[in-house]
Amino acid sequence: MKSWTSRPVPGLPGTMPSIRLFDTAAGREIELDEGAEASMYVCGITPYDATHMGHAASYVAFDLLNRAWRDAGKHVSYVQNVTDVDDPLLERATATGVDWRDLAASQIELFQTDMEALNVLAPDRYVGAVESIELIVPEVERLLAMGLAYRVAGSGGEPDGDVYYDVEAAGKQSVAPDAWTLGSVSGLSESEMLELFAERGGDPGRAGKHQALDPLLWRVERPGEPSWPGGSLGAGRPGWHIECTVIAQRYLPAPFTVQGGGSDLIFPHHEMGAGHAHSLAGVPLAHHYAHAGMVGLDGEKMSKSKGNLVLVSKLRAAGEEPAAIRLAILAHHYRSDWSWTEEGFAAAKRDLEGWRRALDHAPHGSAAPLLAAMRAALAEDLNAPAAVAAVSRWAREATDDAGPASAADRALVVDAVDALLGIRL
Ligand code: 5CA
Ligand code: ZN
Repeated sequence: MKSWTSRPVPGLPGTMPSIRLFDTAAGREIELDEGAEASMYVCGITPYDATHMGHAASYVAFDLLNRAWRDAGKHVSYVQNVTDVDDPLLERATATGVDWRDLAASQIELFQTDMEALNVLAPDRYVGAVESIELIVPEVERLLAMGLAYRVAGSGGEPDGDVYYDVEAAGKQSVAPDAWTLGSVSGLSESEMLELFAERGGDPGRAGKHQALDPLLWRVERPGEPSWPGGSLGAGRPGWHIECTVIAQRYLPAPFTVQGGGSDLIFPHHEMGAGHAHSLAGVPLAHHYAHAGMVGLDGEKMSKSKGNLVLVSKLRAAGEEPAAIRLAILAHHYRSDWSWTEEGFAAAKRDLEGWRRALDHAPHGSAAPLLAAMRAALAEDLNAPAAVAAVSRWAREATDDAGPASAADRALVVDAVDALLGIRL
């Protein structure tokens, strides 16, 4: 599928120090030191709703990593998926009387326009679930052949043949020290897992499963639902976790460096994806798993059902500047849960204005120390608020100084803020 277009990233003198990142699976910050190549898979949208501030914040978070890596001189391979067929999308299409394909296409288009406006660098590959089905089918067949997946008999109106991943069998499959077992990524207890599994698209009560937590790999055709040829599986459509696993394995090295998403993807999505990948390849899916916090509105979780979505496209349509939206996001550390507020947005707009005014007084020799401070902040688990504070401090000092700008310092500040924070002054 076509991706969006990235704005060019200015080159900066010097380089980013070694980057530390909080790894959910390790439960601590790790040093990212994989040499000259870096690779990242960030879970994409399910396109049934316009991009809200929570989605936007998760892509801006991993955009910081992408930019930090590039500044460190690494070549970055970046893949993002789009879950362009799934239950919520089909349900929304039915509820609103729109063809699910049209709904997906319109929301993907809107998402890409939002990402471009927010200056999020485009992935090298933007891959749909639908276009990947022919890659997914043989992998599900392979899991069946390995005895790590099983078919469930129909009951209670469900047809025969849905395929599930056998978490227990998979966990026993390998004794390698880096082998996956349930909990490797999330570190959750079984009762915590059970609660989240039901909340986040799992079906713990499905009759005939070996274990409540076994996730769906292949859903055989139902009347009124779209389906695709499934070889020996029969016509149907893939489960959610196997989609991301197969797309990542197809287009990125095994293991790749970082898998990213919002913290609501830790379990079951990234947990199960890591299991599928280890079963299929014998090596972990990713070296590290990183997660962005959840964004709410005025202290409440942002969700369609509460009707409290703050949409990037709506703010843009109201004439708000995307750079100010991005700065309002960057004022929060990517791992923290935070709320979008009018006051926060107003503060970001004031900061942006202050930064721009200060450029007219950029003191001679002030840009290099600012660049160093921004790099140090971002290298420390992508501490954007500290980098933003450094720019604001610089702006205050420049404004107080009130002298004429040094052209070189002005240019370097503009480039540093653009390249590292993705904000064009
Ligand atoms: N298509 C799947 C991933 S494969 C999916 O979760 N799609 S999504 O549209 O629901 O979410 C897209 C990304 O936004 C995910 O990384 C998700 O964790 C993140 N996200 C969703 N809601 C929020 C929120 N309120 N705050 C922060 N991030 C969020
Ligand atoms: Zn995903």
